[in-house]
Amino acid sequence: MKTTKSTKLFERAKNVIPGGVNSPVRAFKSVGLDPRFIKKARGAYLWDVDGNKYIDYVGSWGPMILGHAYPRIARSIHHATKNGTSFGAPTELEVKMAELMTTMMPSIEVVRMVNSGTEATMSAIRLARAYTGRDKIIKFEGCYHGHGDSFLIKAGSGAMTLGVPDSPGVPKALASETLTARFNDVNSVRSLVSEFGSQIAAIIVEPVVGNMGCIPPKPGFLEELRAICTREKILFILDEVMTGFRLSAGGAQELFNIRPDLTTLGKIIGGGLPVGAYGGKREIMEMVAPAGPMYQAGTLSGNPLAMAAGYEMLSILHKQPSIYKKLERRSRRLEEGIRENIARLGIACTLNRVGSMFTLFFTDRDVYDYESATASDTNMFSSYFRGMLDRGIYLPPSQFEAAFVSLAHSDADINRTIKAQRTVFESLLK
Ligand code: HOZ
Repeated sequence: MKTTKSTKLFERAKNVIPGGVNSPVRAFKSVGLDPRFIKKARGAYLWDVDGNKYIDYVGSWGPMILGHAYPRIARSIHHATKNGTSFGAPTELEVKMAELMTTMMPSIEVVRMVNSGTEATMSAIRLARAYTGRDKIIKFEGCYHGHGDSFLIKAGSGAMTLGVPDSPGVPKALASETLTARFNDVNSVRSLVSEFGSQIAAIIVEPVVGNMGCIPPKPGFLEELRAICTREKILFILDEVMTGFRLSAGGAQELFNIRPDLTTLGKIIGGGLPVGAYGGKREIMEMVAPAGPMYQAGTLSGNPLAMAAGYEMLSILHKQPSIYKKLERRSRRLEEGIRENIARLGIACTLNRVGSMFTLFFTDRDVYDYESATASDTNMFSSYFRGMLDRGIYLPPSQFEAAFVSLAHSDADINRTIKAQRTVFESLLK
């Protein structure tokens, strides 16, 4: 596969952009390659600047549920640009978007739009602190809630991939307000609550973790967290940046029948444009300025292009629930094929899948938390990743990221992926 143009662009980029990229995980560092610079995307495919075509399982890290450049979404963005791109003033579309979101995710009674998942989680934590008058939060090892100071403690995603789960630059005083528990281990939460209960403002969790690879919650885990929060007057925050409107029209909270106090959302609700949101119970959200005293603002929040794209995508998902059945069917077919390959070739792997999110971990142990995820053989993953990329299959370039299936992946794409995987597995065994 020729990659000369990507390599040249990366050289230029490294001179003027930190590490040559604008978000660390896309640098391909942990898989020992230079990144492919992407020229265009359509449906399930990406094309790089050298003209190589890939079946894409990154999907811009989640939002491409319908596939890239989905015509109705592209048209709505195009149409919106004709009327101006930003006003710094309210629009009808923001109201329609908020109404649709509150309909689809009923735990959200009131919602504030922001520009990214990071902004959403930072704001939600400030709100939880303002509402409860407490300072500490509990997060889970390996969960990632964006790059806000309070969250870069045992963080997943790019931080975990690069081996810097605790970033320098986070003030010690602030870091000490973040307590970390083990995902899927309710006792680790109970012991923090028994020690710090009355100081804890919020428990924040990815209901299905995407940021240390895909890890589902064990039965009862989310319910237990909900019960602890209710009992201790701690706010329960579900970070649905990856799962919201992907795992079902009402997100993971609908799938697992959990009602959080606050929900954070990100890229998905912008249909690929930069958007985030936090929302929840009216009584809590009324603390947010200008309704209440907790300050949070943004000139581009709710901007017309992002709202046009997001509203179009959510409307499609809302009106066509069969989309989730189709996504499940395709994802299940992929899972079956991968399992056949694992069984046939005896590779030590564990596949986790929830709906259209999945990760193949290179370990034969169950993967249910940070420790079991980090038991994976990352060298093996790197070889696997490189083999798949060579065969035109674009996976997340990290063992600790979830892959995504979209509606645009055809049966032929899935079959090609399974076949490519078989040959890569065979080469790994040599
Ligand atoms: N897991 C990250 C998003 N939740 C990957 C994207 C990035 O950091 O660039």
